[in-house]
Order: sequence, then C-alpha cells, then structure tokens
Amino acid sequence: MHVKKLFTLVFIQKENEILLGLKKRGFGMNKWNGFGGKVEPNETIIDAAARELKEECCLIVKPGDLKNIAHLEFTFEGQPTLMDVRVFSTKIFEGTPKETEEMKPKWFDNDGVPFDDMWLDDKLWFPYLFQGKPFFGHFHYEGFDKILNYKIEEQVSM
Ligand code: 6U4
Ligand code: NA
Ligand code: NA
Repeated sequence: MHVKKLFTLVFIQKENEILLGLKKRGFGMNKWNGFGGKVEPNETIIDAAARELKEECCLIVKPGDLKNIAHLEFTFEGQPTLMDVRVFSTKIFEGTPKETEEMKPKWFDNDGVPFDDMWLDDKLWFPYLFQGKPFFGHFHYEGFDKILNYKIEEQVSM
C-alpha cells in the first residue's frame, strides 16, 4: 500500500522559452524545476498551483488559465510514499519573476533546458510538455539519482 501525497508543478512558458526555478532548500534542492508544492487540505489542486507559483516566484496567474498537461507519479524503492504530482502550464501571467527564499527563477530557451541539473525524469517527459501532448507518467526511483523503471502514456485529454 502506498501513501499518496498530492503536489502541484507549474511551468510558465513563452513562445520559445520556459521559466524554471533553482530550488534553494528542501526536497529537490539545487535542481531546476517548475514551481509547486503540497496541496493543503481544503484547497483545490488548481488553487494550490496558483498559490505555490506566487509564493515561490511572485507571478500571478488566474487558476482558470492553468492548463492541466500531465499527471506524474513517483515511487521510491522500499518506501511507502507515492508522490502524485499534477502538472500545469500557461503562457498567461502577470508580473516579473522574483527570487524568493525557496526558488531562484530564470528563463531558459526551450532548446537550452539544463537537464543535467534537474530531476532525471524531466528529460524523459519534457518533449511531451513542449509538444503540448497531455500525458501520464510513473517513475520508480532507487534513491534520488536512479530510475529503476518507468512508463509514459500519452493521454487524449487530462
Ligand atoms: P515546503 O518546503 O514544505 O514548503 P512545498 O513547497 O509544499 O514544500 P515541495 O517543494 O517539497 O513542497 O514540493 C516538491 C515539488 O517538486 C513539487 O512541485 C513536485 C516537484 N517534484 C517532486 N519530484 C519530482 C520529480 N521527480 N520530477 C519533477 N518534479 C518533481 O520534475
Ligand atoms: Na515547493
Ligand atoms: Na512552497
């Protein structure tokens, strides 16, 4: 039996650029990623996604502008936790990204994403993100630096 924990992950995009943040503390420290975190009790997933984005890089999005593009699951060999991550993207936002205590934001060209300094799974599924294809992915890790097995399934819609 797995204990599911729900997380959000938001990618802000321009025509040929994507906003990533360098995580400064906690889980995934020193990795570039989208913005997100735990969904709190009594909060919808999409509200959590907008809240975490604002907390972590000061950008404002209307929850309704966030497009759910993926559902990711992460399990870890020998551990009961299943991380259930709901991924969103949008090109519609207000404000300028600002560094916070949790994240240092930076725009990257779509062909210059720093995969060597990201979660190992990201390079496997970013192509779906860039092609706008909704997908489900499951990744089973051993520790944090090795994927034992995975599957990625394109979805008709999310
Ligand atoms: P605290 O420090 O309690 O405020 P919180 O911001 O709620 O934490 P956090 O930052 O630990 O949560 O959430 C983890 C973030 O990392 C979520 O956005 C999901 C994302 N994430 C976790 N594993 C990932 C992986 N293997 N690949 C990936 N994103 C991952 O691309
Ligand atoms: Na976070
Ligand atoms: Na957070």
